[in-house]
Amino acid sequence: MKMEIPAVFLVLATLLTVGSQFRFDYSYDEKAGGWLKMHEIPATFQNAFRTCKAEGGVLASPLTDNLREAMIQLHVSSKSDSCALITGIHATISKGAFTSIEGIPLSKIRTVWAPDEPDNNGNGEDCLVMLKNGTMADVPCTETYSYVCYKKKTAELVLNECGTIDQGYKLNPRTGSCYKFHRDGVAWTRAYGICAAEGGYLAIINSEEEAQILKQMVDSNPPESLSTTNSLSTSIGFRDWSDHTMWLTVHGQTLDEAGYAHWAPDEPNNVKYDAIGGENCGSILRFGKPGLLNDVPCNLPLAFICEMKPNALNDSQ
Ligand SMILES: *[C@@H]1O[C@H](CO)[C@@H](O)[C@H](O)[C@H]1NC(C)=O
Ligand SMILES: [Ca+2]
Ligand SMILES: [Ca+2]
Repeated sequence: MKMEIPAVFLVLATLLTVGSQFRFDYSYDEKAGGWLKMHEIPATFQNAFRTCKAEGGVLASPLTDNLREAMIQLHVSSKSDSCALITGIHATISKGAFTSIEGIPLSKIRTVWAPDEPDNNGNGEDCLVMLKNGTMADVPCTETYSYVCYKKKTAELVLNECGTIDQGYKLNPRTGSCYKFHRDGVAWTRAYGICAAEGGYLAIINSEEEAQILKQMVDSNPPESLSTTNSLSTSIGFRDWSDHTMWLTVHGQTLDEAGYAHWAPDEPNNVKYDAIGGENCGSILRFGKPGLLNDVPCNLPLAFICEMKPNALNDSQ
């Protein structure tokens, strides 16, 4: 039996679509002049900074009264236990030179300090947090707090065919997936987080054809274009879940189940670089046997490929 969808839900669905032009997980705040997302899970300044950046936003700072109010509102109405929000106002680059990530100096940001703050306790407090009543305090950047990411509304905000403002993602009609090649060399573990924040996942190969597509992406980003000297391999979405005996994709399938399990000859060889390290993360080779799989150390900085289903960011399903 087919269920009729009541008109009220259709209207609601339309409203949600209109309100989520940036990403489904950000909400638009007219007064704050942009979209905001509350991150309840506490993070250090650096991790919060990176996550907001990968999401296409910026770690929020109370730059205007309206933005401050919006941040406080998100914080107090969330389930966060965090006593404060870590803001984008920091002096991690030059001690004492507090600026927001957008480059606004602290002197231009209306600031009311919490009692006995700022005290630069132990000369180790280079980050600013905002308490629930809007007062500010300096804290060590290694402490973890909830945070808000902000995307300022600009005229040129355009979603591409993948449903993201990140023009690095391109739709491949042969697989129906979108891909982005990241030239910055980072550890597999961090690459995983960057893809997730962008709305995707480290690429999963589901067919010989998809392996060829990734191989071509690697070829069109030659070693000299990378910000890492480790160009032998490119990180993709599978890893070892149990002492080199259980290679699964980041979505939990075996390589055979996913549809591509072509290791290069002699791989996975689990090269031991030191007493602890082995090769527990997955990649696709550039040289030797290009397009075939290779195990690599999870902390080796490599270029990586993210995959995203079109409109993954527009649809909360
Ligand atoms: C803000 O909250 C802090 C911590 O609870 C408190 O010590 C301070 O007095 C409050 N300040 C104002 C202006 O309400
Ligand atoms: Ca302090
Ligand atoms: Ca290997």
